[in-house]
Amino acid sequence: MKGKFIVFEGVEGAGKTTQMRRLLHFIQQKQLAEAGVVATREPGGTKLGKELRCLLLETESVELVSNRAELLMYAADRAQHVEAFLLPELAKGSIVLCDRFTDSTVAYQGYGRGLNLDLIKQLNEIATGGLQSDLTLWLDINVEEGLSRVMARGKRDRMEQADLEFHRRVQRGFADLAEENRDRIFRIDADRPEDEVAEAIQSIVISKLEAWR
Ligand code: Z5A
Repeated sequence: MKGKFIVFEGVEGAGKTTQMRRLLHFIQQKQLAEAGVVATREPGGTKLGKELRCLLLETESVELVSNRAELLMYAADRAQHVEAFLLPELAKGSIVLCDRFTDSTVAYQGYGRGLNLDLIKQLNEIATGGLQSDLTLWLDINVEEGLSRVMARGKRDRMEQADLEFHRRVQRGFADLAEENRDRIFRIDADRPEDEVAEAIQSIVISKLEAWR
């Protein structure tokens, strides 16, 4: 595998989508990726994933999705994404930017929903076949601030409607993961103006790209 895999993580409203778009543009503009740069997301990075995304996030599902069913649906989305999109892109040498990956499952289904963390680790391993990010940018923001950004945007999905305590547990999950994976996960203070966050991300990515050469 020749490419590099960069993941954005964090609670709702942290600015992942905004910053991923900005980094994509920055890498293209500065011609930092010889074999190209692409952006994708979970859930929903493949055709099957888009179907699963609707089922997972729409507020009016056919019936209440159980916690274990939800876990398996995220795993199915990921398995397809790895096989059909991520591995082929990385094999081509692309820099792949991804909005959420395995750490979201640990934080949301593990810390948030309270499902067994060892089981989630095993399931992540099955879904990814061992693929890990080369760099994860954890956009750390106060939960209330993130949710207020999302609320200002309008309609909220099924996850965003969960109670505040749920989102605080998710936040704790990301904090623990960052502590346990210091070599892979970089914390970015996301409670700052968009330009400042973008500059912090660009400087980490530039130094990583140099180190990977
Ligand atoms: N999920 C899961 O449970 N398990 C899993 O394994 C995976 C996912 C992979 C995906 O939904 C959901 O799936 C997610 C977790 C769950 N839960 N929810 N909901 P999503 O992809 O639709 O949602 P998200 O990933 O949380 O994205 P988001 O809510 O859109 O947040 P964001 O991407 O971090 O933020 P944004 O869209 O870039 O910005 C939000 C707003 O803030 C927007 O109006 C921006 O203009 C504004 N913004 C951005 N940056 C700033 C700054 N710096 N200052 C002020 N305002 C800003």
